[in-house]
Amino acid sequence: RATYDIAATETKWQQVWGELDQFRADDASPREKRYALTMFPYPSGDLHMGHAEVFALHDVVARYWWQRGYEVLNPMGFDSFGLPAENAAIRNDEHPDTYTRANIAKSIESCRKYAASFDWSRTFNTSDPEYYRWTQWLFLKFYERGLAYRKNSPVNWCPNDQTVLANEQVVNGACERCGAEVTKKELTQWYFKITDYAQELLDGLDDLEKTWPDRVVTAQRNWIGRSEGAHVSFTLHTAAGERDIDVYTTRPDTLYGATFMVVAADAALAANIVHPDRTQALEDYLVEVRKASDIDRLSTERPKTGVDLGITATNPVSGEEIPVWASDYVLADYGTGAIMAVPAHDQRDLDFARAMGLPVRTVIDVPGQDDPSESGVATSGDGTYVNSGPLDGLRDKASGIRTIIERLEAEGRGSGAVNFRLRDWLLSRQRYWGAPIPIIHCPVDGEVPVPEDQLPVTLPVLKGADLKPKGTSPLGGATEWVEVECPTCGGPARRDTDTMDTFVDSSWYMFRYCSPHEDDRPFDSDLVNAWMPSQLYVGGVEHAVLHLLYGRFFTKVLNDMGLVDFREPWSAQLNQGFVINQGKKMSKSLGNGVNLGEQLSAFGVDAVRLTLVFAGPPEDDIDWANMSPEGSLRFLQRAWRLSGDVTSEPGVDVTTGDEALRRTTARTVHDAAELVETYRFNVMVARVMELVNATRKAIDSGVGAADPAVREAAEAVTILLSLVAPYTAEEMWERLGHEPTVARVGWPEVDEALLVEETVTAVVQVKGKVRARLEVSPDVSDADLEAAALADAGVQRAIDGAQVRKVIVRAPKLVNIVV
Ligand code: ANZ
Repeated sequence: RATYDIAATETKWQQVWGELDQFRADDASPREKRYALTMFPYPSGDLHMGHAEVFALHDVVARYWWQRGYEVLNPMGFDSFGLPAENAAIRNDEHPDTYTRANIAKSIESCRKYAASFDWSRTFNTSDPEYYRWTQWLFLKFYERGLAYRKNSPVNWCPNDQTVLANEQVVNGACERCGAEVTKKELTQWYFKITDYAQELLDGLDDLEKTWPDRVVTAQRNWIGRSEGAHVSFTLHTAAGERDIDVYTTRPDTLYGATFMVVAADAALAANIVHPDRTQALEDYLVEVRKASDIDRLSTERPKTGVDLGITATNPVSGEEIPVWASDYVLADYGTGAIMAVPAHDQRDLDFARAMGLPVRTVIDVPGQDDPSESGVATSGDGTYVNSGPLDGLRDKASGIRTIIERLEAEGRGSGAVNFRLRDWLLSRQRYWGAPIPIIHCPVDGEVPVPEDQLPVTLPVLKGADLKPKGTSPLGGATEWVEVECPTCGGPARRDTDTMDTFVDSSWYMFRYCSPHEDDRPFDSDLVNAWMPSQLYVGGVEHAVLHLLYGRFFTKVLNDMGLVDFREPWSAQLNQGFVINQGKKMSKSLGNGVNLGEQLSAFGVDAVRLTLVFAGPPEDDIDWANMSPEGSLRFLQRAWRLSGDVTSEPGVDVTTGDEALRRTTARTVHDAAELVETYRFNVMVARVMELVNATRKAIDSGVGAADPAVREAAEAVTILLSLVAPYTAEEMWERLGHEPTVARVGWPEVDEALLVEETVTAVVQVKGKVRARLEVSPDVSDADLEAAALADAGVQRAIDGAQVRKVIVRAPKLVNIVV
């Protein structure tokens, strides 16, 4: 059997494509624009199986859009700043700049070979000064708007990477990058005020829910974590006198059950109110607290610990005096950092009360649930209020909450309040390989922004050995770079030595692609508005709350600045699954890694792409051990042979071709469009396989290779395959007698008439007897079927001039005529 030579075919078409440059997006094109975006890689090595999967899936849509006649923007760049690249460079004893550039060159080469339809004229790296100049400019704009600020607070610290981390980068108490257990440290750091947009970031999800994966939407909702409740003011009796403090509670209706108060042990408040006799106890306790992560602290599993602060507080509704404790299960930066503890109805409070011997008072009597002080289980659910003053006897939680809030408001002791779990975004890092924060610290003028015309603040070149993480930024050692004149007073001042989190770089890259060569602004707003929001964003679900939340936040700020005219950057999104091997994530320690390069040389680019696309729904993981790239290659060769068997000429009149095959072709092309648009790429491939089989059968049976329907089918196969297997498709197209290339020829035309299903048989009865059988379309209307039945000669004979009393029609199957 004839087969094509994979290597020769790949070399040949790479050259042709290189000359044609056919995927360059034209800003001025009159066609409708589409923006296909895929998450750009960290260049910490060459492409791997994971990239191969994403790019294969993403390319199906990008190439489909070209075939449908859109002008497609499908850019690719590199997220080259940041920890992954820096750590890899340090391991390899190279400078991150040289190291990332080498990887980027390799990756671009691999992408080209992989036939990903990227527009390389728009590529950039986030570590290019021409790019990070604008990252710094945006930082300054945020600063001007009060959206970038510095504060001192306990922050997440990765002891391995020796840098702070954003909350979003702490996954189950561990560093998102290296897995080391994260600890807390008190530091002054830069933050973006993402919390100003909390409500809007939440509201936007209602719309995105229709086109974004559920798991991403849910993750963002939970991360933003809106809750409704009240602020309640308690009066503290401290050694220094009385003072009021607020607690945040979602259950103000349980206020009569508050038997003690707890403040976050590590909040400034605790140290301020502690009775002098208890100061030492608090300090000792704090040493322990600093070792725990937030996840541990909030865990209901963990034994409760704390210190009695030696003071009391007065409950604003009952007047009762209750003790005040400090504990680590209350977080310093959530709500007000202080809570009213209702042990009967909150499990953590109950655990604490039982550990410390504090009282428990039931205020909601829930039928069928035991007394919490005995069972150790806090009761929840609907019940009747007891021991609750004005609420006693009431059963409705909503009105209980309302009643208490009204009373608090009337007495000036509190008010309804909304709270978010979302914290401000900690963006400064004590690492070298990132965009320097463009601020100068002056002993006279304080924080002074670097004047815009002095941007970029370029990274000084430091040697590899100097970059090892040591807890403070390596830039601190670059004396000549650090010591500058204050832009305001001209006196001696110092540059900020921290760099920005990589996630800042990636929060605006999608805009830059729309006009990547601007050198007097970050991007051209008109072009951004013309291309965006992007209609597809393909990437990993691990970015559900990191990058995807930050990018949405940036877009809203840019909109507020008048730089873009939309508030959400990505209207549709697709998360691919992982490529795994033998049921497990690929890893060095398991030795189950699959080398992309080896797969490509063994089976060719197309067979690998086809395997990844055909494996299953794109969201599912792909276990490479269960895949058959050999099988994919066999199919591609079978499809390719079709193109050599067709004997009719290009442009032949297909309308005279075999109707059955023409119907199959029409149906396949029609369904393929819908399948691509709904991301069911694997089903689309299955349908192409069926069409190849049907065409082969037609050639081998009576229809024959010369039938125009065979050409029509083979051409449709070629165009559909061009979305998945570009090399094979080009080769086929050429063998079918066409000029290169197939990639932009356009979607096959479908004769709508061929899509109408064959007929079904309708039975017509007169006086209960079958008088006729009619061949009708399956979607015939009742009225048309009735008319057809009454017009039938046999039916007319059976009626024989009698008066028709009733016609019962059940289209498309039955007509019953009563005379
Ligand atoms: C009394 C109460 C009674 C509560 C009850 C709950 C159940 P969400 O929904 O996550 O917003 N809380 C408030 N501030 C806290 C902090 N800084 N650290 C730890 N816990 C804190 O949670 C709000 C509830 O979590 C609040 O409502 C408070 O406990 C607690 F039957 O107040 B509640």
